[in-house]
Amino acid sequence: MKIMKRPNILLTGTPGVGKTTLGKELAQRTGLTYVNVGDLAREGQLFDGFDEEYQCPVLDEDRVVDELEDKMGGGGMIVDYHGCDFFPERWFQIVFVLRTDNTNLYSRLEGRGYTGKKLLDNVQCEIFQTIYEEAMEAYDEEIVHQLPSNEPEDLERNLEQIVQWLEQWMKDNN
Ligand code: DAT
Repeated sequence: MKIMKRPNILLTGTPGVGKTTLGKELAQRTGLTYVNVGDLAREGQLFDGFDEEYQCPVLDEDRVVDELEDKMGGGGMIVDYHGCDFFPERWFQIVFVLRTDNTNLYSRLEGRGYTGKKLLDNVQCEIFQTIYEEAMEAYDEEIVHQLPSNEPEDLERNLEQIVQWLEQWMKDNN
């Protein structure tokens, strides 16, 4: 039996932009495997120290990479994380940076219980397009795409676009 080659997809962007929502639905529709790096780190305690300012554990990036390496080599993975510059560049065939308007993001993060500095810093991260710039630095600019993620119609459009890209990739690479 011939094994079909499948690409790895990175979903990144500021917390609250909708990576998890998109990633899980995309996995359902395509059969690809969704990985939430935050959850993976919590489950495996892949942390290295504690950030006093944000009152949260610090991700052990090397151990996260080690943990995922074998799976990524097999392809067909959807990786969700609010950072992207510590993954090996060769892992991903395409990178999507989700983008949300400030007011929308503010209410989503407030709804998640974020307050004060944490809330403002995350909204500012989106305003300064920090993650988009990080992605453009870390990957070939041609594989980095921004996706608007403000309303349910955006989610549907993004899903359709990614599914279409995936089908084309499968044709071109198998
Ligand atoms: P992330 O994984 O990037 O932190 P999420 O998927 O948990 O984000 O979504 C944050 C909140 O925003 C959640 O309540 C669902 C909502 N949301 C996600 N995508 C959306 C969209 N396209 N339109 C409206 N709300 C959306």
